[in-house]
Amino acid sequence: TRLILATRNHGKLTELKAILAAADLHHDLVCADAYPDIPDVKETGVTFAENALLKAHALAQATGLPAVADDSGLCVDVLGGAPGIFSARWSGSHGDDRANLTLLLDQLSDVPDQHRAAHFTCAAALALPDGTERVVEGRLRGTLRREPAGTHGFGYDPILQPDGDTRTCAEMSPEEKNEISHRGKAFRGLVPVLREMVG
Ligand code: ITT
Repeated sequence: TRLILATRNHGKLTELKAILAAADLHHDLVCADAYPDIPDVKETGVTFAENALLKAHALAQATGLPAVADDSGLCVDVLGGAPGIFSARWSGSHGDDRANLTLLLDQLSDVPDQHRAAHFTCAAALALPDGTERVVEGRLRGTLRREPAGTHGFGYDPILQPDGDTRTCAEMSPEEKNEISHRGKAFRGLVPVLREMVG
């Protein structure tokens, strides 16, 4: 069965393909990049779940195929949950991971180690062309480093050190990150739904 992955973020895409394959889900995965003429939907929701559903519905409607979407971000306790749904454009330029991370570290420069708790959230949404929808969320809690470390992953991975580990997400192998990550949890939660509703 064909399934659209409604994302143009290649960091996410790589992880999604690995997570779904490891869960023994073998759909014919087609990326949003295969449909350059379909415009990106405006992410007008105020939660990760709302935005994930907006993206999934847009692609399912436009293609007539089942679509899954990922809306995710980093929520910092001392910032009241920011950047949150604005994580991809925190510095003003959408998708500039380096600028976003640098700005966030600057904003947190006076925050002591014991107050640097944060978590990644991922909302995994499935939408069918008939309008049926499901959404599952996953989280990864940790603390924020003062300096980036590691070269794997994407986004804020070099500054988030998951609880119970001494490395940042960017210092883990892709398999290790997927095992514990917000995205791994959310999409493994969606797998039974995919089996039931998509086949
Ligand atoms: P699509 O909407 O096309 O999927 P996007 O990058 O615009 O791509 P989001 O609005 O969901 O997607 O923003 C997600 C941002 O949150 C992403 O750009 C990263 O900065 C951050 N993020 C999400 N998951 C992450 C992870 O696993 N590791 C590090 N940063 C992550």
